[in-house]
Amino acid sequence: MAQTYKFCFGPWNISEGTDPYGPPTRPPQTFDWKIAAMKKLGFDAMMFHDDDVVPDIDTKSPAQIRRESKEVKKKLADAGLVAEMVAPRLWFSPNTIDGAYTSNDAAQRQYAIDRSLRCIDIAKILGTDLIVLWLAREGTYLRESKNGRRSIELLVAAFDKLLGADKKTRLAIEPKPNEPMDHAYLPTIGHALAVAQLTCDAKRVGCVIESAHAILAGLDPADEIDFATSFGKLWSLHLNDQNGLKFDQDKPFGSANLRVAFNQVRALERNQYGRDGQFVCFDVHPFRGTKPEHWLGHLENSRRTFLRLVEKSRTFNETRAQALIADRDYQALDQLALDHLLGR
Ligand code: GLO
Ligand code: MG
Repeated sequence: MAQTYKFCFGPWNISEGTDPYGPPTRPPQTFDWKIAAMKKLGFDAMMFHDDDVVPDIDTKSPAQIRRESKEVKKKLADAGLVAEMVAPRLWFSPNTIDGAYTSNDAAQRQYAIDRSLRCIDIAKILGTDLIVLWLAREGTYLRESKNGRRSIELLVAAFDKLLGADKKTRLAIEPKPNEPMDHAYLPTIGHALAVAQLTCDAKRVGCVIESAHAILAGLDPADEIDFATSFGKLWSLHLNDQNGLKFDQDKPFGSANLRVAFNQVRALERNQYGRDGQFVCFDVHPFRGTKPEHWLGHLENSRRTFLRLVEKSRTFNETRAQALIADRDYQALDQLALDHLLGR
């Protein structure tokens, strides 16, 4: 039976165009507007930061956090949507300027753990066991500022606290090699899965692959997909695109390199990604110049490109490809792939 896919994005993917050099280019939209947009586009699930669910979370009591989470859960249910995951936004607070779990200040490390525990509470109310950890500030700008060995121990200790807090919670690490930091402690899927082995319950620590992050690490996202799925640890996926070693671009899927996108889809197909309920999420942003009336194009187009590449993957001439591989005729194999993508 051919695999079918379920699609997902986050409220931040309907972004307003702010960049480090300029203000928003589109007006902000409400959460309700975003839910309506998701329904209109026919997506299946929404991913969340903790403070997408409970704005100004640090100022709110546990009872308030529970109440607001239940309201969001109801809005999702009314729209026929589910929550894919919740991620603690550990990079915005004044408490995490020097890192979150790996801050040099013990009080700030505790803040990061407490906030992550609240994130687990929110996820439980929203009905998902998946906590995504993009470890934005766990790294350094200068090598002398932190002890790398100690930082790994602190990460493991923090993960153990979260795993101990709820027996069903699964942690999915989203590696990224740089930005905002110069060097991140967990830059690749290999690092994420190796660290999982040091935790108290390795089987509940897996990963999320983001195409752009793999490219920024100089890796092919398709190889990262094959690697993670070999361990049964690919629990979510942020598909997008990236034009070389620049700032994190979060372009529409396939926009910069269609062949790299094709090979990611081939990897997902051969590994039957989604078989255990995982979603295909598009962590994409509109180009800054996008007008409000064209605002959802990047999401719609990413899914369209994805589905067309699924078709391309299923109609690729595997028999011919195998014959060329057996003959070591890689020139012809290269052209077979190109001609297939070009449409003949
Ligand atoms: C940034 C990340 C970010 C995360 C999101 C979920 O580079 O890709 O968008 O995926 O915050 O934690
Ligand atoms: Mg991402």
